[in-house]
Amino acid sequence: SQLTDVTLKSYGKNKDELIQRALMDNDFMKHLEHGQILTIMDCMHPTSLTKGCCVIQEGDDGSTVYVLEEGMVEVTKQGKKLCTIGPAKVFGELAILYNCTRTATVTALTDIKLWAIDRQGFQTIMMRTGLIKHSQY
Ligand code: PCG
Repeated sequence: SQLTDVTLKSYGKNKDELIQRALMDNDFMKHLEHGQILTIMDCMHPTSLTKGCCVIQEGDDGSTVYVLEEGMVEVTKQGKKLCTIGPAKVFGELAILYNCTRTATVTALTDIKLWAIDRQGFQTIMMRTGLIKHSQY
């Protein structure tokens, strides 16, 4: 349909710029090498959720890192609001980077569009960073 075409086109056009902006804004990922950023972009796939959906549940095992493309999400911990996140931001990286359970709940405040990368792809790329290599010594 026409709507699908428009959606796909907008993903394709904005994808690289949006994901790059989100990674550069994240304390853990802003030091990635250009090649790693390109690999993450390549591995990310689009997904969407409707308003009110739980994207991440505190305490769950985490397996996905997200970049928000469109809409707003709310971050809560033990029922207390921590913050809201808007487009071009990374979230869901902590459980994967620290190999722990999800540290907070993330809920869609609006319909949202996301880019997602799974744990295995993400860890493979991050393992090549000096950040993680150094922390192992
Ligand atoms: P993760 O994997 O623990 O899942 C919940 C995510 O919420 C977390 O990663 C962060 O990416 C994101 N987040 C955004 N703001 C905060 C915050 O203030 N505290 C915590 N714990 N997580 C936050």
